[in-house]
Amino acid sequence: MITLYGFGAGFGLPEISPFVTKTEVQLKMAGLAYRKERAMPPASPKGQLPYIDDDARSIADSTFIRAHIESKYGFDFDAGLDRQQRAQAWAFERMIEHHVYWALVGARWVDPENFAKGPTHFFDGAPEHVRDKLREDAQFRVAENYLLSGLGRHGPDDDVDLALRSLFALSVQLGDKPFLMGDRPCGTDATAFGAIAGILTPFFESRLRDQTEQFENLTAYVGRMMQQYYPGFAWTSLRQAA
Ligand SMILES: N[C@@H](CCC(=O)N[C@@H](CS)C(=O)NCC(=O)O)C(=O)O
Repeated sequence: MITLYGFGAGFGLPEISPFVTKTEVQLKMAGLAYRKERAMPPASPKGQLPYIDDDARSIADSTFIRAHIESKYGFDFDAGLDRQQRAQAWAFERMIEHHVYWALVGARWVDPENFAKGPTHFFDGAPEHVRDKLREDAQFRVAENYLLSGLGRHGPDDDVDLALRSLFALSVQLGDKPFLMGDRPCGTDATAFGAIAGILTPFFESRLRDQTEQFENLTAYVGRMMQQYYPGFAWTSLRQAA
């Protein structure tokens, strides 16, 4: 059986990481049995989560895991899409992973209040004499990556404004369809769901979240995906629930 390594539930989400969520939803889409274990990024062959073990083979990175599922199990996540639609779905995925995702990182890790509420607790189990240093180092590393992503070079409002352009594009693409590319979910829906749910979780306060809540079709979409793939999970993205 496949083992999926992720962070686990937290921050008001069934899985803390958008990338692990993507892979978990894709495993569910493919109807593959898996068990899930908690891990931290250094345990992964590529230093990031998710990774999976499948028949004694480790595969890291959500996109390579998807490729592995497609080739080993013959499941086509984009069945029903023509070549042009597949290309569009790929382009939207890149936009989410390389642009929208970083705005989420900024809101979660760089904003001091959200950091203190969330990511700081990753280190609660560390020995007391190194705990604060580990927290500081991790936040510094993530802030540096945020800068290198390009988005983090802009002011605290400009970065969000740029990300909102991408979220607007997703909202327009979704329109009044149930899923991004039509009536059935495709591989990129797993990616979009992971990132947008991560922004909308009521656990963190941010302007990014406030503004994303204005895209009503995206909030309804996340609710729909949550219901379909995590039916037992008590989700509401509404502010009143915070
Ligand atoms: N390209 C990777 C990105 C995965 C990723 O960024 N994972 C984050 C958690 S959301 C991580 O493990 N970060 C730790 C680090 O970069 O040190 C994928 O698609 O799996």
